[in-house]
Amino acid sequence: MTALINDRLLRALRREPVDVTPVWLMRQAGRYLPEYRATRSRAGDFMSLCQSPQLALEVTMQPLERFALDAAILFSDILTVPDAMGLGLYFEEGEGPRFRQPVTTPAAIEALPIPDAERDLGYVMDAVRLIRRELAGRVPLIGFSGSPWTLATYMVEGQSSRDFRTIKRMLLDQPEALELLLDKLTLAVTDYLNGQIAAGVQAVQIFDTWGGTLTTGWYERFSLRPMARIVAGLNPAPDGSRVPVILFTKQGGLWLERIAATGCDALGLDWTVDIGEARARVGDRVALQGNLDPVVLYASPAAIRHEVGDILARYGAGNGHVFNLGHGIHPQIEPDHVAALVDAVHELSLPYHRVQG
Ligand code: 1CP
Repeated sequence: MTALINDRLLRALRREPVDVTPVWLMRQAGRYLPEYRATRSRAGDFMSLCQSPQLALEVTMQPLERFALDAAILFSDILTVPDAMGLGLYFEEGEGPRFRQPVTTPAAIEALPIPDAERDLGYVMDAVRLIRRELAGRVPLIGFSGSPWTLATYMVEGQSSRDFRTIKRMLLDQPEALELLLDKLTLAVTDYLNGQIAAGVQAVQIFDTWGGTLTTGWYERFSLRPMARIVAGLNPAPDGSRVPVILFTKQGGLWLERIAATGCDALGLDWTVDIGEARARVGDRVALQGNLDPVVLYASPAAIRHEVGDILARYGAGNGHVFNLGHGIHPQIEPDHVAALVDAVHELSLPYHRVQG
């Protein structure tokens, strides 16, 4: 395999010295880019875009052609795994994801198959192989999955939810059924991420978008424990190196010490956390990724630059920071504002790394 030309991301995730702070953005490929909208309309619908390795490659590369990003992220969606379990994922225009067969009964959970990554999600593995070849070592490729809890919310609710009343009722009234669902998802996600690693991803992120809606006790049992089992079950890369794992629990700021104790390599932070305080709490154990409020990107380039400088200053000098947003980019953002963000991270972070040997 080709050696990496830009390995800042992997170095920062290992808390090794870098020249400038690496930056990538959640949802860096997506609807804010006109070229993404063009490819998506050629694909016809979102699932066809995900299921075509050639088109997934195309949209993965689009943000890298525009911005000096330090990583590519596989273009796909977290809900491909429940789709491969037979739930029938589809997207209603302007409404977000839906399932034709939500799983609401213990019998439906019992009947769920655990997909095999190469057999049932081969289009994702093919996309990973194509993207690695096309990148040719330019930057590392990040793979991802949803957390078992976050996937379960969509599978049980059947769609996005405001208050998660169906799955929380299951948690209270049928906890064994929910545990079985989470056990199956833990196996499915571990196999899925190991498939991506075998196909060539160089870091992985677990998106726990909805873990932060739980009480502390429920979070530990139903979201964190399954993620810890996944971290423990991940394989090394084909060359034998460790593949760093980033855990991102949105609204997980209360639980950073517990998340760091899973054995993950980095924590994703949303914008409510002071990244300097987070570093004092867990920075001797893990790298930190984040954490600009995505809404800042609506403001002027000067204001964006100011906020970037503020986060870099709060983190302070030294290793272990990967710059990112605190959640995904909104579809209405002006691409020039993303360029201002990426350039500001590289320019303004230089002084924080100079002292490094
Ligand atoms: O209309 C469109 O083109 C679809 C919009 C879209 C896009 C661009 C969806 C539907 N998914 C994606 C891509 C996607 N989703 C990526 C691509 C890689 C990247 O550039 O970052 C990733 C990592 C995801 C992950 C994802 N999907 C998450 C976790 C991260 C997060 O944002 O919290 C979640 C919750 C989903 C579900 C999903 N898929 C799509 C939408 C609109 C949603 C969110 C629905 C909701 O709010 O509940």
